[in-house]
Amino acid sequence: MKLHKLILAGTATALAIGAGAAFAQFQSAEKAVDYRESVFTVMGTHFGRIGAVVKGEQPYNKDEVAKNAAIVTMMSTLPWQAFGPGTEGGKAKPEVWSDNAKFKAAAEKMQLAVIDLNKAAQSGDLEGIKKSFGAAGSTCKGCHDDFKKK
Ligand code: ASC
Repeated sequence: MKLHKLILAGTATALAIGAGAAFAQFQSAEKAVDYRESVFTVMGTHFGRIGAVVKGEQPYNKDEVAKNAAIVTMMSTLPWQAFGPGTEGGKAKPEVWSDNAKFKAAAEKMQLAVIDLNKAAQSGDLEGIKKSFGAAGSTCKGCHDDFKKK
C-alpha cells in the first residue's frame, strides 16, 4: 500500500476515535477561527494543485494527484469542529449559526464530493478526476455563496 493511503486509513481511524467533545475544544474563539481558516487554506492549496492538472496547466501525474486528493479528503473533515457555539467571526457569515442545519448539510455535501474525487484520484481515472473535481468545486462555491463573507 502506498504511504499516503496508509496515512489516510490511519487518519480515518484516529479521527473516529478522537471525534469526542474534547477534540472540539479551542482555548478561544480566535483560536477556532485561526484553526478553521488554516484548514481551508491548506485544503484550498491542495485542491488548487489538482485544479491546475484539470485545467491542463500542469501535466497529469497520478501519484501527485492521488496525494493531493488524499490530503484534501483528510482536511475536509477538520474545519467543522471549529464552528462551534461562540466562535462567530472571521470570514463566516452569521448564517453558519442561525441556519446551522443548512450549513451542516453543505459541509457534508462537500465531504462526500471530495471522497468521490479521492476515489477517482486513487484509481488514476483522469476523466473521473475532472468530473468529480468540478462537482467538488461547486460544493465549495455553494457554501461560500451562502456562508462566507466576501
Ligand atoms: C478552489 C478553492 C475554492 C474552490 C472554489 C470553487 O480551488 O480554493 O474555494 O476551488 O473556488 O468554486
